[in-house]
Amino acid sequence: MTTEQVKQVQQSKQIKTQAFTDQKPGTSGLRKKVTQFQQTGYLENFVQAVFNTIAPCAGKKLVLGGDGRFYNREAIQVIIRMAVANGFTHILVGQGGILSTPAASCVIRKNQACGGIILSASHNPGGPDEDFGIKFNGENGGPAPEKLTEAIFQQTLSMEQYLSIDANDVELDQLGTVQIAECKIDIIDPVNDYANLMESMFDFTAMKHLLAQGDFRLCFDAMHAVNGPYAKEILEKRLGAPAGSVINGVPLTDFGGGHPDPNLVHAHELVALLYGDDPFDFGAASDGDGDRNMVLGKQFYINPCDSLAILTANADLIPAYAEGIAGVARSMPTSRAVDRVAKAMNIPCYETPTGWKFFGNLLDAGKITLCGEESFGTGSDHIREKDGLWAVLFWLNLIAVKKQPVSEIVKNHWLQYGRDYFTRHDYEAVDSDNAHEMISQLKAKIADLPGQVFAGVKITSADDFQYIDPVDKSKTTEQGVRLYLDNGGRIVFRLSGTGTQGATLRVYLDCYQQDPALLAQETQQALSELIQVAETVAGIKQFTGREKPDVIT
Ligand code: VG1
Ligand code: CO
Repeated sequence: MTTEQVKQVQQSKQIKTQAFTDQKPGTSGLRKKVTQFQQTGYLENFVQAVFNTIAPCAGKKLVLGGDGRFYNREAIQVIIRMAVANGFTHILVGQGGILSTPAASCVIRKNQACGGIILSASHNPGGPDEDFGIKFNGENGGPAPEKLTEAIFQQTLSMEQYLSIDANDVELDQLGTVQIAECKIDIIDPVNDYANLMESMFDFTAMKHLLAQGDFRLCFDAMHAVNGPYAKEILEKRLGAPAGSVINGVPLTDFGGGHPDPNLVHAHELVALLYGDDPFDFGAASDGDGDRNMVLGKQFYINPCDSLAILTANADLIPAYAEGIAGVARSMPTSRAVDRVAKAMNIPCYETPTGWKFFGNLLDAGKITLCGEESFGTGSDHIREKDGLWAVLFWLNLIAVKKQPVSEIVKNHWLQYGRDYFTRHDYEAVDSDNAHEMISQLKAKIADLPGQVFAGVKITSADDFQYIDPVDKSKTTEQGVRLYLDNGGRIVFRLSGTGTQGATLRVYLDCYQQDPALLAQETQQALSELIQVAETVAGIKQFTGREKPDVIT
């Protein structure tokens, strides 16, 4: 490490600013178009609101990094100067301004920082005309809970000034330490701590053996997002997968023009390798900030809801969980596949609102060990964020130990527990007023829906999901309209809290099937009745003006 001392003696400056009214964090931080973030004071106001909320900052340690998207580097420099001016005395910055979301969570915990700022709009596209985002994670390494994000929002509404300091840009690409005024800034290796944590949890020897045999071919699509360097270090370097196993491994500010969203639509390059003429045995992808995962077997797709259930059922095969797991949790729209496993294992299963922040208290209190969301998010108590590569390693470890292909593991699981067919239909960037009107009309109908029959299926109950946190008793309301059906099905309607344009309507459909003869249906086919019910009850086409969903996962 080179150590460079740059003494800046200037005092903090108070800079006048005008409050913005649209800085309310959504499901995962504040996400807006880059052009909005580039407005004078926009980024600064939000950062100052964070610092005011967690004040006093004097003498504290902060972690800082992002997914490398357009505007990441500029924002890092602004935040460093503001953090120094606000009194932080130690800042850990990922080299090049890079830290994946799970790595940031890992670094916050390992270094006992008071929290971290992560710059990312996750799976949203990047580039000058695309999206940027910022979120604050607390000392447990997890996303700020609702109480904190609400306090931050309140701060933004009355923001009149922020603190900064005159200082040169920090050299982000060189590992080492820089001093600005009273603050020590460490440029750290963004990969190392995280890779070590993974190595401590999984059976790397068994996985190395699996990969060394030569008849198991693997491909990881980093989608030109943050996980490229992490995947290369772990899969290629430490586990010995052949060079080139990681594709699109160089992080680019615009993710190569694609959507860094690991699903069958956006990860098409990977899908071609797994479904092509000479298919690979294992494929995986992660998103912009590295916290999501998609796992594929040879010509086989694993639904994230099933993935959570299968990881839970097999957790004892993984060194980190060999002693057993305390409990599990899933976001409400996630299918109930994991509930069945938890019941069989006699461990608690919690149902939380959408967004990782709702798992934090359960993890901190030791009530759960594993948790997940249908949106390609899976994780555990090793950090406080969902973790894309962790999920991939969990699967690889299972395959190495069970010595079965992915498809067999999943099919055996269905035979044992039954199958929860699941799909999500997204209607993106639709007219916001219409989308809200659709949801409010649905809410108005809730009381009358039970007992009514649509497309031959009867609605048995309906509600607007609300959650009372079992640990701090905080209440969160209006988290999605749910319909339960007498054929074992369920439909959920909610509006996205991560979009940056108009509204995005998400319709989640799932249905349980136990008949061994009916476990291999095509998902949309298996859920066709429910799809019809959803349309009839909600009038999706009329409100969105769309004939079909934009994305089906
Ligand atoms: C979406 C997903 C949600 C996830 C969130 C953040 O939120 O549905 O499950 O936690 O994205 O993930 P929404 O409000 O748009 O449905 V990430 O990887 O974008 O930070
Ligand atoms: Co993400």
